[in-house]
Formats: sequence, C-alpha cells, structure tokens
Amino acid sequence: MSENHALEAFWMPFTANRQFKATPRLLSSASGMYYRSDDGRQVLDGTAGLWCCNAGHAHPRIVEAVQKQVATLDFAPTFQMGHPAVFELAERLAAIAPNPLNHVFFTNSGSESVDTALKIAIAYHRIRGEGQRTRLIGREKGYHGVGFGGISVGGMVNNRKMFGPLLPGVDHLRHTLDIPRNAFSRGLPRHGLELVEDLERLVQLHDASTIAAVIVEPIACSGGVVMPPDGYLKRLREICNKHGILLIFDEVITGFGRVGGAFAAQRFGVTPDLITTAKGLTSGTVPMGAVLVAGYIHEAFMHGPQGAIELFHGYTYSGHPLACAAALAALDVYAEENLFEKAITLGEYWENALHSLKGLPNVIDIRNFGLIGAIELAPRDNAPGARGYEVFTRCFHDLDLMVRCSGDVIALSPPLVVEKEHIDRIAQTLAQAIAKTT
Ligand code: PXG
Repeated sequence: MSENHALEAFWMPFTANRQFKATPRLLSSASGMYYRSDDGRQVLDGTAGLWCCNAGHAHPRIVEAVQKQVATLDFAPTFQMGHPAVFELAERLAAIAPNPLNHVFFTNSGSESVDTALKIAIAYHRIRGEGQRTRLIGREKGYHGVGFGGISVGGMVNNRKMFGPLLPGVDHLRHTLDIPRNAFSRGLPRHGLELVEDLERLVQLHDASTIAAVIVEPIACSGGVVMPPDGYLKRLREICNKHGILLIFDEVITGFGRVGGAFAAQRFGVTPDLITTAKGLTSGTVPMGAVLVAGYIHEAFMHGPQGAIELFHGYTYSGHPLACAAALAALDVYAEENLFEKAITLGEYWENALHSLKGLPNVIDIRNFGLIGAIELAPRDNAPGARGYEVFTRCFHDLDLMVRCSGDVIALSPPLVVEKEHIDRIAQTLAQAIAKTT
C-alpha cells in the first residue's frame, strides 16, 4: 500500500484526499480499545472509530453472532416478508427506548434514519388532516447526515453551500455555543437557556400550523461538541407541546450509552416523539440505523384497508439479517457488561482528566458530558483548523492515539469499555501533543 497509485481510486469521504494520500494513515486490525496501524503500531482508540464502536473492537460475542448469521441466513427481504431476528431486535429496542417510543423503523445509516424520521413527521401530520404542517426546524451547527433532508435541517455551512437550494420550508434555531460566557464548563453550561426561545420566535414568524417537526442532537457532536444549556431540552419539549410540533432527537451519537443510560433522552429526562439512531446500535460492526417512533405516531398510520401499505418508504437492507445479529449481540454485551452505566460511573474521572488540560497553550475551552469530550484550540491566524489537524496527526503518527479533529476542536468519545488507565493515557498524550503544537 505504500505506492501512492494504489490509493488513487478510492474517493475518500469527508477527507482531504490529496493530503491524506501523501501521508496515509491506514488501520489493519482492531481489538478492544486498540487499533493496529499498517506499520504495526498499537494505537489507542479515543474516538470509538467514528463515535460508533461502543462495545470496543472485535468483541467476540458480536463477531461470533455475525459469522453464524451469514452462514445461516445471508439476506432476507423485509418488504412483505420477514425473518425472526428483525422482529426480535425491534422488541428489544422498544424495551430499552423511553416510553412511549415502542415502534422501530430500520435503516442502514444515520443519514437514512434522519430522512426517514423527517418523512414520518410530515406524513403523520398529513394523515391526521394537518397536511399544511410541512415545515422543518433544525439548528445551526447541527449535523444530521448527508441526505438532502439531513443537510437541509443541518447547520454546517460546508455541508450545505455546494448543493443548491436544498429542501424548501426549513428554518434553524441558533446554536448554543457561547465560549465567552461558558468556557471550561463542566457538564452542561449554565448560560444560554434563553436561546431555546428562538423556537417561539420562529413560531411567530411562520405560525405553528405550518411546522411539522423540530430536530436537534441532544449534544451537537460533529458541529464541535456543543452542549445544551442546562434546562434547554426540557424547555424545547414544552414549546413543541404547546404548538403541536413533533420533537425529534437525533441520537446517532448520543444513543447506546454514550452519555449514560440507553439514550440521552433518558439521561436528560426529556422524551421526544422520535429518536434517530445508528452507529452504536451494532457497535459499528455492520451498518444499521433505526428510528424509534412513539406509539401514537405509529397508530395514526394503522388505519384504512388491511391490504393498504401504510408508509411508502423503506430500504432493500432495512433490517438486514447480519445487522440484526450484530445489534442483538451488541445489546447483550451492553447489558452484560453494564456499558450504559460507564458514562455515569466514569463520568467524573473523564471530566477531571480532560479539564486537567486547562492552562495548556492555545486551549480556549474544554467541554464534556458522559463519555464525550472536546478540547477547543484557538485558531491560527489565517489558518483555521491547522492547529487542530496538527494535534490530530501528532497524536496518531507520533503518540499512538486516535482522536478526531473538527476544525480546531479535538473531539473524544472512547469505546465504553474504556478504563481509568486509558483515560489517563488519553489526557497525558493530548497534553504532550498540545504542548508541542505552536
Ligand atoms: N446524525 C448525527 C447526529 C450524526 O452524528 C449522522 C446523523 C449521519 O450518520 P451516517 O451513518 O449517515 O454517517 C451522524 C454521523 C464526526 C463524524 O467526526 C460524525 C458523524 C459521521 C462521521 C464523522 O464528527 N456523525
């Protein structure tokens, strides 16, 4: 793989292709908390892959379940057909989801989960005779994947600006990042609750009768790990209730133990009408997403003739047997190893470790909640993102630690099998890398 032409054909996603191919970073195997790089180094995984390998890498239980499944039933359609694992998985997910989210629509990714949830929301209002409720509200700095629905409600300019007018009838709440007032907050920031009243402002502008749904990430991870101010999500729920607007939590990252409890909805004590998931659902092993849907929404569709298809939507691979096997095994691992508690039991240790980096050169903010963390560096003059990228590459190439950089924010989300010694090493390594970066 060292010859550059061997890397040419793959157009890499969200990657500076030419820069990467000049200095590739290749991973060849993984186990537990570690990757192995193709030059034989053991690299500590500070990001659970891309926020997804919550059970750690190559967990024997998940590996075995997928191997067995592929040899038994490689594929089965779920359009007018079914197979046992997909029904079992839906029941298992309904059992850990907040009440009353007790129905599950399967997809293959977070992006598909988001587009599915937005479509269900619009169709739900129409089926109830409120077909004028089509408007969707997202939030600045939000990331909801890369489908046209997801980039329309999303709030990251680079993901939107190249792709034309996007979906019509979309508006955005302001984001909640406020470093001047909230820098170095531990957990949820104290300032900024008033920003939630933006939704009232948009209701005044558009009228509630035109708005189908609001979609937010409980913690906006890709947009730089932006926390909800204390009380924000509760108030958002109240405003949605007041105006008959559906609330969608995009828990593609925050689901499956990342912040403690199965879902952030439970940790924050706020129940949305729909939850989008993916990533940790299979611990990243086989692509799969799922939308958790409140019983009253599902029920609204279950009318008309028995033989009528209730929702004209779905994917060839919705509920793929391999993904179901992986998800069922992942849920077993999460339960048996108490991994949904890790973000609570280790939360304070994680917080203290990250905040020990306060005072290092160029560190302008540190944010944490559950087993999520972010260290924000001051941008270099005329080169935003360069300092973050340098810390990221120094960690990987020289210090055997994988972190993620999004601009000048270093984002962290270790597998939930993380232990104190790994946390110590993550913090020490980052301290070294940041200290060396001018
Ligand atoms: N919603 C949220 C909240 C996400 O974080 C998606 C939807 C889309 O999921 P798919 O499976 O279609 O990629 C995501 C994905 C990063 C990073 O480093 C984050 C994601 C993906 C890749 C990188 O922040 N989140």
